Amino acid sequence: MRASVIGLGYVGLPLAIRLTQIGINVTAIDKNVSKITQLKKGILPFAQDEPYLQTYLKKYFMEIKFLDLTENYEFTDFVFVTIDTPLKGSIPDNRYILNAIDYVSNHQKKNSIVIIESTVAPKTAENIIIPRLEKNSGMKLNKDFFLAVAPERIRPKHIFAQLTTLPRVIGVSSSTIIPKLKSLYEKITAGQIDFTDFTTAEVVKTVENSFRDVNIAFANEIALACEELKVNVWEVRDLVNKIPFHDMHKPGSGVGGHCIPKDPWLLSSSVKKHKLNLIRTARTINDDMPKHIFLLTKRAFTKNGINIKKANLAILGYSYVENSDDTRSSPTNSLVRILTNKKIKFRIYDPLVKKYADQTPEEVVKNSDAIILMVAHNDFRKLDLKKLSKVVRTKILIDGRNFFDKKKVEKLGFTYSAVGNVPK
Ligand code: SAJ
Repeated sequence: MRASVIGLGYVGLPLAIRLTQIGINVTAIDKNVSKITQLKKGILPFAQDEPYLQTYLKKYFMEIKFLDLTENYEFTDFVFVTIDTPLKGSIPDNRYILNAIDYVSNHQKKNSIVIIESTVAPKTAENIIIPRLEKNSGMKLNKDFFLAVAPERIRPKHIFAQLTTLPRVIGVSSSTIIPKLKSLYEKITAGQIDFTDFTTAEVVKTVENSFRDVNIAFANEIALACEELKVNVWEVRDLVNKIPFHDMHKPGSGVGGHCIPKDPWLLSSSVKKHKLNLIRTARTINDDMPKHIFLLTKRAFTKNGINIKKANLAILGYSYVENSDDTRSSPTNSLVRILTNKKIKFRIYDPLVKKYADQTPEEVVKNSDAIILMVAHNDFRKLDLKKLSKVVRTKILIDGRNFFDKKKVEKLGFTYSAVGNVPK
């Protein structure tokens, strides 16, 4: 069996490797010529810290035909589209996926199955992808070619673990392709394979991430309530979650990443009549958390008589999630924008993000008036707070991820303030 994979990012490259692993003959395509040049030599152009990715690339790159868009080839039985689907504001920016679809339709082979693994807004397949494929190729859906929507389910730092175990939902244009897709995906993942129509598959993917975003927003809203009521949201959360089937998520300094901040907007952009108020409000609540971190910092400065205009801030963590170097839509970036607009001085330390790993924690916090923890990297467990307390100018610690032990921090003389757990 032969497969093409178009778009070699966090989803496409691991998929090309996985397909090769299960014995499929793979042509892997990307528009970025330098990326293709590196891949042809077995060099990993991104996500060097992704478990297994470098090892597997080294093992399989010779078996994969890496091509850039200028190189010609015949399309194959399966054509996977794994192209990034960003937003323009809060609406889908389909430019990239449409370029890929135009590309597919110019090389389409009879009876091929085009599989959209990119996360797209509901109705994209029906209203945009299929008409475009039919018009450009002159082929007819379910006569000359077939379509499936199988949204990827991967998380950076767990890509191969999830790719080979998570259940998959596959929307199909015709039930005639179910046996072929079932036998293929059963080799890709040990997880359950469920078949449905392609719009349902688009809805499932955007709903699963909207579900997570709304749950995180709920936790963040309760944290703000707990600050006003002067109780510790983490104690509240622990006690609430003791009730069976209760899973209050973790409040924090914001919601970043490649999918959670985006997918609710993809869903809401497709629902015109009924405004998805809860989902849209949840996005605003989560996007406002970096602003809340700034508010907690300002309050601590007022309490300690510090003029924020003259203050130095030390920020711990720049990636969007703990123990990762991935900085896409990082909440720290939103905080940095606020500080920059207000001309407030700050330094960042993140041992996992090259750009912010060259100074030591002591150098970054020296003479600072507040340490702000934005990301709960395990590496921060090694910080010697006692030593840091000796080099700061003002002992203020703002904890965005309930990372530090309040009592221990206060014993070192810090004013401690956390999301959902502020001084009485
Ligand atoms: N976050 C919170 N509170 C929480 C959970 C997360 O503030 O309780 C924040 C994180 O700090 C991060 C953002 O939300 O900034 C996203 O975190 P995440 O754990 O959801 O990580 P992602 O973005 O890698 O989410 C992916 C998603 N998987 C796919 O899209 C296939 C998500 O649906 C999964 O639930 C998540 O991985 C996972 O845990 O596997």
